[in-house]
Amino acid sequence: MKKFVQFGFCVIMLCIFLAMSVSAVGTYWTFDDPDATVEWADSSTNNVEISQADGAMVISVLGDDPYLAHSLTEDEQFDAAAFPYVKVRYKITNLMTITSEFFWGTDINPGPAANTNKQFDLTGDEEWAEYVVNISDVETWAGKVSTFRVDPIQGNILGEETIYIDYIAFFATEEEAIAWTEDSQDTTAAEETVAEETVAETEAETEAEITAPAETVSETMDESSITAETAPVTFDPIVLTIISAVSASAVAVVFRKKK
Ligand SMILES: [Ca+2]
Repeated sequence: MKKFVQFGFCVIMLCIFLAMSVSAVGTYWTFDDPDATVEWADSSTNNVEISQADGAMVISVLGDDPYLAHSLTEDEQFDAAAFPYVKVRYKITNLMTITSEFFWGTDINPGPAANTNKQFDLTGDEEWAEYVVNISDVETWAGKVSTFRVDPIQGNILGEETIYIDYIAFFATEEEAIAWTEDSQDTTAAEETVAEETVAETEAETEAEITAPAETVSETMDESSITAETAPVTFDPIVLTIISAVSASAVAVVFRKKK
């Protein structure tokens, strides 16, 4: 009997280990729902007008220092240290290359503030491009994230500008961020009704991504990544632990009866 208990324990530990290693996307916003997209900037805005089109947030920049900030719901809040990478898919009109910024606030680093800030360059060539940014090199990316602010253009602007954001998503590793696309996250009924058109557009966009200048461009149709991203990281360990415990108990009972 002792051996079977040990066997069951090993199965449980193995399953927990596997579940923990199948880490996937954390909090993410795909801006596919028009109402949710317009309401995303529920914390604060400056010099922007927000709308939604073709599965993306459309930000019309109206003046200097444009920004939009979101207060994360309790379900959306996450541990910054566990998700150091943010992936965002942008399309910028008019300008060539601009500096963009993220700001944030956490329970231990209130913000948005001057020290809760990460800058990175965007290429304004009117093509969709994916960017993976490591925020964790800023030491204030720590604690539970409760506010996230996007400053699509840092500081002053040259004129009116339109910026599109297809999604914002957080990841544990750079590899997961690169592999992820929002394709398998699309579950809204509205999108199902235009499925064929979406597929055609996605294929066209994928070609654009591959030729885009971003170093982190990924291939959209990677099946392994699609499988991984559908599993929420916080859910797997619990379910697998329960399944493992039941399985191990069943195995132990069967072997005990045989004995
Ligand atoms: Ca989208």
